Amino acid sequence: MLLFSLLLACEGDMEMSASPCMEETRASTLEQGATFEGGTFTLVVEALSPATPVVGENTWELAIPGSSGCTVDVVHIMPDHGHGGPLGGVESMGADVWEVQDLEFTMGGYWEIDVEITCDDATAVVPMALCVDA
Ligand SMILES: [Cu+2]
Repeated sequence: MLLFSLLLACEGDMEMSASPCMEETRASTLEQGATFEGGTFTLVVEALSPATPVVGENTWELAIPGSSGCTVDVVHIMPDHGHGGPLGGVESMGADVWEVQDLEFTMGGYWEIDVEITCDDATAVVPMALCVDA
């Protein structure tokens, strides 16, 4: 009976806390114009739809100078939970711009998004991290 009470108390605390993103220090702000670096690449966020990442599907335009002729893939995970989420695909829009389509965050919280750029046989990873408000 004591254990049961403790479990209930714990759940109550979680419900009462505000957005977990307010205390998340690993995430950076993801907004139009933000830049992220990895390998020899600097990625620029050109457009976000919706403008603030949400639980559900998100479509982003990323400019990656020097990525023409390469392929781009995106892998997004919640490291704290050990799961990822669905992705529609990544399409070249030409001129080093890539559209990440239907990137789905299945729940609110801390997410890591690796943008993998493969040119010839070499793959560079540009890591992005954000907290999605539930
Ligand atoms: Cu999760």
